[in-house]
Amino acid sequence: MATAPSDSFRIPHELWFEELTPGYPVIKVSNRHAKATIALLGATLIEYTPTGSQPVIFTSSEAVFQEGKAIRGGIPVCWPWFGPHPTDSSKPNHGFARDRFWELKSTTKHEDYTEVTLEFDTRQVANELWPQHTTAEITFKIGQALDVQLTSCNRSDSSITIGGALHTYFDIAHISDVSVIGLDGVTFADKVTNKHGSQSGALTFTQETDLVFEKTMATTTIEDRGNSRQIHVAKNGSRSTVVWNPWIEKSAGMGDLGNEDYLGFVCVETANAFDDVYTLEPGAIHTLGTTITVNTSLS
Ligand code: TA6
Repeated sequence: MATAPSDSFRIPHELWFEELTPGYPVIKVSNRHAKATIALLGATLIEYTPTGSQPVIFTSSEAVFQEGKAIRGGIPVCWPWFGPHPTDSSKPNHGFARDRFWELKSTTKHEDYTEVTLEFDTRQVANELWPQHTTAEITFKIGQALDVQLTSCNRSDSSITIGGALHTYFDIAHISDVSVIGLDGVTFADKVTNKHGSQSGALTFTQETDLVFEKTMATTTIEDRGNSRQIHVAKNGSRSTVVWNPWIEKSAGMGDLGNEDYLGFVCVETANAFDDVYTLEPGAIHTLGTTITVNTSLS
């Protein structure tokens, strides 16, 4: 259970708090450019819709909103590692920050966007999980674009290695009518076949897809033809991009995803995956970020 943030963070007619279930607060944002919802659980943004546009972020109709359970959808924050723990398989997939409550630190009204900052402090987890005192601070700028910056800070006196991802679920009209561009010629690790390959041209979807693109800082673009739009995913502090769709069988095996939900989303994740990790000396920081913009002129 988490208590609702103090009223002092509210911004009249622009930012307020609600509870999805008792003890499960969310931050609601509505300004002239967009509306958004951020759960304190995992600092997971679960809704972003620019004014006059289709939703950009997908959240499963069967998502479970409960402490200790990551949200199926939105932008889960995989931290401080991506995927399986590199050396200890008893540790949770995608780290331990996405299923715990974060603390709201600040809210600010700007001319063209609303800014929200939350923090996660590793002192709330057991030493066995992560002994070095580390904090993660995430800042959302919600406007015509959605900007998300995740900054890790090593507050201990020994060096740490940080990985992770902004595991974004994008809402699309239909998976068979989508292409992802910007990865041509980039090598990838295929987590379905456990083989390596190199992308040729646009990426399209006809089966379970789970690819970790390596050594790429490129902006990717999702061509969402069914909605006549392009979603641009720019990034910083990231040399890996993950593209995922569970398709039919995997979806059927996931309790928090509807059987047909795979048709309506694609994950394009701004990552620090596999070798793309950062060793931080005491006091050092690393920022992983993405800026998402939509252009609706695709015809
Ligand atoms: O980012 C893609 C991926 O690593 C896939 O392998 C798949 O497992 C997905 O994340 C979801 O992971 P989750 O732990 O949320 O079920």
